[in-house]
Amino acid sequence: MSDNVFIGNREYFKGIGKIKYEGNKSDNPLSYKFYDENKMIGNKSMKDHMRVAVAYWHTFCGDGGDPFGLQTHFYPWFSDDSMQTAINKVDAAFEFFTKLGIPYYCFHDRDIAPEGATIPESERSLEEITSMLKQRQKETGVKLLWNTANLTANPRYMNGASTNPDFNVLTYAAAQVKKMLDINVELDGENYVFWGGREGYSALINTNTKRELEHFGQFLVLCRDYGRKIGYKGPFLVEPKPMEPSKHQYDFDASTVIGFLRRYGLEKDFKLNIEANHATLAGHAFEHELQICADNGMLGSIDANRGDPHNGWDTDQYSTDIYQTTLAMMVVLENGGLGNGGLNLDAKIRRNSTDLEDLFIGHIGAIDGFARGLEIANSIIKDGKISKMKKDRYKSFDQGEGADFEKGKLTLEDLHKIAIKNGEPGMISGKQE
Ligand code: XUL
Ligand code: CO
Repeated sequence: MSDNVFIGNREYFKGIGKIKYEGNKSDNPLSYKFYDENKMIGNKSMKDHMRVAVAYWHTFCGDGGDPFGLQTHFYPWFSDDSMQTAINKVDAAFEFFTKLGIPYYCFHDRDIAPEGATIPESERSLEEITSMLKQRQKETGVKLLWNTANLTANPRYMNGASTNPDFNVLTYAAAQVKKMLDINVELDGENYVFWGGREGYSALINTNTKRELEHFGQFLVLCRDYGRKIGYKGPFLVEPKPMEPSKHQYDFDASTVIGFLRRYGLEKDFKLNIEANHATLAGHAFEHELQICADNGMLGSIDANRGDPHNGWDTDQYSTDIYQTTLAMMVVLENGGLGNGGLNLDAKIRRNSTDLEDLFIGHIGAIDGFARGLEIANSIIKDGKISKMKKDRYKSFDQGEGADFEKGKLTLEDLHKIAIKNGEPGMISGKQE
């Protein structure tokens, strides 16, 4: 590819060519220092391990506004006409993807096309943009990692979507998801995501939690059945988040979601999309949430971002924390990879980062952060010391009565007898240091 590739009707990121791997001696901020897509890590290239995706919403829709201040990002693809903006965004997006050299992207329905006055009107706009996306995917080889329906922004969802006490609101949410599943199949999406933004509540005094959770389960069953009917073969993913915007979210964390999915018989079709900053909001480490999913065979995909250690909301920052990316990539490698999933950079540049190149620099930093994490994780695993230490901690279950216990051969009375026979257990260091 030439240095000045761009796809579409207009070049938006002028002066920025294809981002290249220049190695960690380079001081060019518009180059990769660690992400060398063809470098083999074990038996797979970095590109195939990481399966990086750009999040349409933050990168092309975010305008820098926050609850205290107005728009600071005035991107050249924004126009007064919302449909024209949507068309421009497709060009800007695919130029960005190809210059960044990443294989995937993700979107919500409202990121790609404006909501109309009626459902059919919204669907017509979505169809127009979908045909553009399909064409660009064909031209560039960039693929859809996942899409989803935005069931939070419109005021009709202020009391929830599928958990809304009003059936009429639930039907609107269903209509949106149905269309997004159709579009997923049209664009060959590899996953479909549900983030239950307002599937939760604020006050128990006006809420029937039992009924709302049952509606949530029933809704996911219908979505699964429709998806399978129209030929969607990939996993459905639920993205846990404990709070924000609702005070209590039904999809609090990985364990809660896994239990919920099992209760509705959805564990074969569903996996989880784990977001780093959502894990930390739930009081967990990012790698803890990934591990819980891996243990249950339900690690679907990752929203690869981070929070700010000094505050407690969803800041959606690009992850450059090598400790965090290393621990996360260790879980991914030990899981045998991400399957259909990927690293979706669900992060945004800060309000005061107002140059177009800042979008590139943010993404490059995070991609390099995960690439470096992947390399370190791989060498820790190859070295084998940590996994041996971990395995040795459980050796008392590998033979004799410990092994019998694991096989379910012992009763509580047996354990009582063994405890008396063996006496007080010796202290064994956890070797945490
Ligand atoms: C919200 C969030 C979303 C989901 C998709 O906190 O992370 O962007 O990833 O709806
Ligand atoms: Co997310």
